[in-house]
Amino acid sequence: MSSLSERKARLIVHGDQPYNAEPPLGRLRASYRTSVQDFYVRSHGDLPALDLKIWRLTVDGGADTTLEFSLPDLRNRFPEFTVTATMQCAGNRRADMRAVAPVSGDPWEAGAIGTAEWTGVRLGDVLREAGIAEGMDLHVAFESHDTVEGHPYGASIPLAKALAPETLLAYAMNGEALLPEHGFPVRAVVPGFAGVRSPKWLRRLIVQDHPSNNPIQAGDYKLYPPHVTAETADPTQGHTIDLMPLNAAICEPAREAALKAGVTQVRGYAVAGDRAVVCVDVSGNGGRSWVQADLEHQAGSPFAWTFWSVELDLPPGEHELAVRAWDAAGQTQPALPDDTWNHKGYLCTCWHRVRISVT
Ligand SMILES: Nc1nc2c(c(=O)[nH]1)N[C@H]1C(S)=C(S)[C@@H](COP(=O)(O)O)O[C@H]1N2
Ligand SMILES: [Mo]
Repeated sequence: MSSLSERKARLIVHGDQPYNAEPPLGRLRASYRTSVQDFYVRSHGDLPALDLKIWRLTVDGGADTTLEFSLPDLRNRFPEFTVTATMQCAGNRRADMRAVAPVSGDPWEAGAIGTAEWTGVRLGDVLREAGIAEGMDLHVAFESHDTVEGHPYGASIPLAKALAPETLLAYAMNGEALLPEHGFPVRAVVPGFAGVRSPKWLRRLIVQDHPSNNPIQAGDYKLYPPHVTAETADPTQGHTIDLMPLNAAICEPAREAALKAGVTQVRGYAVAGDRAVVCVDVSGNGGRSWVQADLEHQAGSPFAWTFWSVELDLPPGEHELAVRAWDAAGQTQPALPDDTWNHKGYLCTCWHRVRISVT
């Protein structure tokens, strides 16, 4: 198997400490299931190196029992499930929002996303074994082994999503044990939700009557209107980013590509959280006219992206390609990053535009 430094060398690295990196978009489009070494890495702190022999997951269902599981315990006591799902950072495509006005955070292109076959046990099965507290508006709070500004990483999801059949405690990605940077030995996978709600390197989880108080949950990953600044932001007023919105990106050709006149293959992905992508429009002229792309729907993967492709016959000159998708509710994407700009640069879903030149 490759080493972490070999895998780093394949990616576009935004930062080393914490380690954040994304693949070039052409490579992302190469296979429906993203190879683990081309899968983006988003980390807020250190990459913990955990020893399977001593690793345990503590589970507190909130009903007075606390259970502890080793990895073999989880595998032996619960049925195994595999879910093909897309993981995406709420900051995916932040670079486009940053072009409007400054935003905080790494300037991700459209590669802070990937799709894997996640294998593990259902979080709901584990919680039921531990006994789930009775009550309304409950949340499952996770705590991890990495340290972010003096606190362990932590986040939470509503209990209803934790009990949904697609939500896993995963120990494998594309059939192999999780790599260290993707959460070895066990992470949550919460399909359709922003990546932040899928904690890696799990240590503990607890059912409680309020969202996690961890700064990652209570302070970060909130969506604000455009007039709110870093100075005026009140996290209790921000919208907690859980379910991800409709988005699409052109993976090929690359930005600034120089092409020969004639038929050009334009290819990319579209993704819609827990909805289906029903249509993808591609423009060769910045959105003045559109053609419909062919969709490569995958059966049985409602939480995974849809690959699309189209052939455009482009004359010599400078062109702006653009893509926009439509979801099962008939919604489409805003034309410009200005429309949804926010100071944290989250949920950039405007038409993805790629300038190319043709000779
Ligand atoms: N423990 C822990 N879990 C984490 C994070 C982290 O920094 N620490 N980052 C989250 C964020 S913001 C994202 S987008 C995904 C990224 O998962 P990946 O690195 O496997 O692609 O992990 C999430 N889980
Ligand atoms: Mo993220």
